[in-house]
Amino acid sequence: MQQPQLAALALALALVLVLANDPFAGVFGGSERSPSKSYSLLSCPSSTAGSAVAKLAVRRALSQGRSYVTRTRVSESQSRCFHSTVFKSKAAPVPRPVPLSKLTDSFLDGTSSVYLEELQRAWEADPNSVDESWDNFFRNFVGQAATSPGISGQTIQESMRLLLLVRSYQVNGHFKANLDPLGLEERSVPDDLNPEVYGFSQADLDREFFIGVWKMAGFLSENRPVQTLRYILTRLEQAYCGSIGYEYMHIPDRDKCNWLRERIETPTPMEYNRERRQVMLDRLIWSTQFENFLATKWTTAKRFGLEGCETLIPGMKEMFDRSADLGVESIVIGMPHRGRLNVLGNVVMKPLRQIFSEFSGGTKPSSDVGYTGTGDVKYHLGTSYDRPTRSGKRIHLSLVANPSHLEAVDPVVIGKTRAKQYYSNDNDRTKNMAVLIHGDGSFAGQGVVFETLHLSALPNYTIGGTIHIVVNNQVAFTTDPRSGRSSQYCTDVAKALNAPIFHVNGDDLEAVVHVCQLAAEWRQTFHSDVVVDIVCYRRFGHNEIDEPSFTQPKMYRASLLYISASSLSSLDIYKNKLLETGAVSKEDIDGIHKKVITILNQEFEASKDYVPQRRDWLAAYWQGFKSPEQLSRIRNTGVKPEILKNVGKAITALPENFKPHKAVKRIYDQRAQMIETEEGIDWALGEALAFATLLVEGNHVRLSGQDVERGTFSHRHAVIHDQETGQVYCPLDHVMINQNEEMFTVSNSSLSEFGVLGFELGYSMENPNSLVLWEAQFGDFANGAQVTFDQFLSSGESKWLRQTGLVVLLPHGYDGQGPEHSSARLERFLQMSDDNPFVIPEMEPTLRKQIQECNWQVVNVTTPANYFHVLRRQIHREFRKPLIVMSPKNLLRHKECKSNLSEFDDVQGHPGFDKQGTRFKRLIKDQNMHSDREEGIRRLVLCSGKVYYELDEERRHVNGTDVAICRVEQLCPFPYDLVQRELKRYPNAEVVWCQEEPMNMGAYSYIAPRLGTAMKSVNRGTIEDIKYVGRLPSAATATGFLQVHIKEQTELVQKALQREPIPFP
Ligand SMILES: Cc1ncc(C[n+]2csc(CCOP(=O)(O)OP(=O)(O)O)c2C)c(N)n1
Ligand SMILES: [Mg+2]
Repeated sequence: MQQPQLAALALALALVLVLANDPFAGVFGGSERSPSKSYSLLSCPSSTAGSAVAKLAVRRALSQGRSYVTRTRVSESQSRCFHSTVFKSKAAPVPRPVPLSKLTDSFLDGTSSVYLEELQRAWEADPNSVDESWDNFFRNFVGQAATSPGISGQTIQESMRLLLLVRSYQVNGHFKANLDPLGLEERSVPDDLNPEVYGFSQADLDREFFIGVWKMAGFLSENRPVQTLRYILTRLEQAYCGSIGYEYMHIPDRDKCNWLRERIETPTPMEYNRERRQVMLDRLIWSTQFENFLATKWTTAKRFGLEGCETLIPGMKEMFDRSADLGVESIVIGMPHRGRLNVLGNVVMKPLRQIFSEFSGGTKPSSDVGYTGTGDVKYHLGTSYDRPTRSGKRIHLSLVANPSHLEAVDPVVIGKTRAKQYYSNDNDRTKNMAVLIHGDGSFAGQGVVFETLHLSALPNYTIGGTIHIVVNNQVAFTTDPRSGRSSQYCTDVAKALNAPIFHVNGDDLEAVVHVCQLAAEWRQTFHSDVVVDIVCYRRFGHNEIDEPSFTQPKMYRASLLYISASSLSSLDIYKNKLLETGAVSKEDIDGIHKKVITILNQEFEASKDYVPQRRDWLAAYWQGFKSPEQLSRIRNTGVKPEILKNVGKAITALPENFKPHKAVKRIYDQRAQMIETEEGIDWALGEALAFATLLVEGNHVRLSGQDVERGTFSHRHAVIHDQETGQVYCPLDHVMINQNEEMFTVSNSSLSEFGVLGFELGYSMENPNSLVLWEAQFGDFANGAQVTFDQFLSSGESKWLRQTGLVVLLPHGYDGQGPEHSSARLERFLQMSDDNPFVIPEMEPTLRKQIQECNWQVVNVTTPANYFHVLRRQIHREFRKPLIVMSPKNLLRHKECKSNLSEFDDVQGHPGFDKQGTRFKRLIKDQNMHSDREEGIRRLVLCSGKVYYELDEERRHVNGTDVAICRVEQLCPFPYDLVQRELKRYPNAEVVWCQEEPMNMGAYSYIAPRLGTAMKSVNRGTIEDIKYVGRLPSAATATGFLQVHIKEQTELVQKALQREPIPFP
């Protein structure tokens, strides 16, 4: 066999490998900088060998096996004038027989040529004498080309190379696509798209080639196996190098790739009729005029205009219309500042007069409109609307309010969508969808994007696909992409999740509309994420009062030239196109312009008298819920004893044949015993009882976080694993007969705080009748989600008038585990609490609104029963408020930290029953049956959390009967009434605040002024009379030395009980 034939066989073999394993074929066309190369190799280890062989084959065949005297790139003008190539043949290497089992990359050097030659000879003599795969191979690459009619002189190599060329376009065509309206980006076209590299010259253009018919959708599947090279190239250029750059060959799924190829490689992808074009034009005019109108009416106001990406609006509308046609009924949208007003006005259809009114000074905080909170800037506000679609359906749109922190809203949107799916029984997740809009800078730069993408396929977090739209204006504030990201595209992060990415020139309206529609179809077909990257430009500065030329002179100048010199805004381009084709007349266009301007002006006039409606904040499920200014009666949370018993039995029983781990079985036996005896109920069972009783009352309960199913401290065991079969059983799924499996959800999450907390927050906001909890592995990890605490949880209600009852469980407590596992940074949550330290609010039980008026609740609870009540209280009230729980570690198994079932019930006279009934105890008074006035008590120690048990033990140890110890279970809002009561009970006691945290941490700084205020109010001194017992100020939260910890802990506990008075502080 001659050397060229060998090379051809090498190529052919490579192709066989590639085509046999379609998804990994991406490596073939991969240029050095093509990221798809590494993705493909990484994504399936089993394919690595084959892919590597294939890659090497191509490289060697193209560069070693032959060399080209000239190799010129295809110019960006897409000209097809090829330079001629001269082929220099090399001497054939000496063939050396290599057994089949030894075939490695090296055989492609020619070392296995004898083997291949013999194989071919054998096949020619008798096709059955070779393996079926080789038979197929020779049939395709030798047989057909030789036997097809109309082909003259096509060599095997040419067949192979042609296929590689096609493949290269599929993989790398997007690099050559015309994406940037201003042409600012300098992109080199990969060699792989140069036909010369494959040995073709201009002389070959009109030759007909046989390219076979492959088990592959699109171009290669057409029943036209013989085509001229010119035709093939033209089609490839049209499909892959026009205004859309498709990235999809990284997807390791043949069906998905075929589905896309079918749509991409069709000769007529974008055929719109006159009516559709007029609709698109109308929408683009609205989008463009809206920004112009705002610019002329409010010349110096910040609005983060969409100029340069006006096609976003018609694109989104098309996406929504198509989604509605495909069954979507509701879309939750998350988006940043850029173009938000335009989306609000033109997509979500928020009344324009309201937008204009807010622009002129915002919604005024007035008594007419009820509770307004502290408000937020106009480009952060959310809204929702039922919007008719083009085909006459209706679709519910909700734009989620978001903070300035870019991308922080992403997981919130996803969580909210998931909750909508739960509540609408949207089991296949086709009725509720999420759309996230991103900036190019933030999509590439913010880690929460990746954290959110990574939730996309997790069973308890998936929403059946999110559509991402990137408004890629090629700049982030003043930063160019080359300083802003290391990846080729700002969207590369999405490749890790195998999402297809459609890059599109933002000035080609029909292309934008096309990919938006395609994205909607993808989402509804494959129920997974997809990205539309609208490559556009920023016409002006970052905002309207910014000077763009300081930092982006080229873009600004180019856009000025582009628009003013040739009148080419995206609207002008489209108008010209339609006029040329006769789809609309000039009069039609003028008519639309006039209509839009008239409406904008009318709305502007109406905005002057616009009176905001009373709160628009209560979505469907929130009817009847109270704002902070409407009193919500405080309710009891105890449960009838028989219900407690029944659910208690249900959640402690395991199926007959189930074989749990021995230790878990013991735990469940003990739990059953606790229910039986009604004594010794521990933390985990207290929690399970809260969940179970809420479930039987018809509420949805969802707990998520890292390792929450078992529990970080191996205490929860909410999901049990059969040790033989590996099957799982979740007792809380069986509280009721035929209980919906999702009604109680406990789920281990991905190892993300920012993403998962955001998700649960969004989830909790949909329906108030759900107890949604996020648990941190250790409390300190919560700081990975700090943005969500700062920007959403602590301030969301006040800024955006949206309530949430999310519960956050943060393991906290000093057990000698070192600086990173001791503190949940209680002080930070307390510092963000907005209750006034110097004003005691109304505390009378029937009038008390203290919690309603506060931004959140922070508790450090010390008994299982109180934990049960604080969880139930979240639901048994007519408002929702976030709850931050410093949750325990060593109390989970502490022998004293137990409750009797009677503390959970609602029976008068039982230990849990207070004056008002059974409910959460904000403060637990001293357990020593003290009377209303105890003059002999010399010290009142106030504390919170597990240190109580250590203080109590020390008191027993030193027989400190003249010391009273009270637990402040609810730190925020501060229980003034109960603290006053205790201060009065012990009129002569020295007041001590005891904590185990360092002085600059824990609750001290929060407690001191409030306790001082309470003391002042009952004439028990001032803040200066509060004695401090705790660790000294410290930079680290705790010591890393166990011995030091024990010494510190012992000393502080002893000090709190010492006989001598404690010096100030
Ligand atoms: C987390 C975060 N960091 C910084 C900022 C400040 N900031 C506001 S807009 C912006 C640029 C965003 O660029 P890009 O995502 O490309 O959106 P564009 O403004 O270009 O539409 C920056 C850095 C922010 N809002 N959020
Ligand atoms: Mg940008």
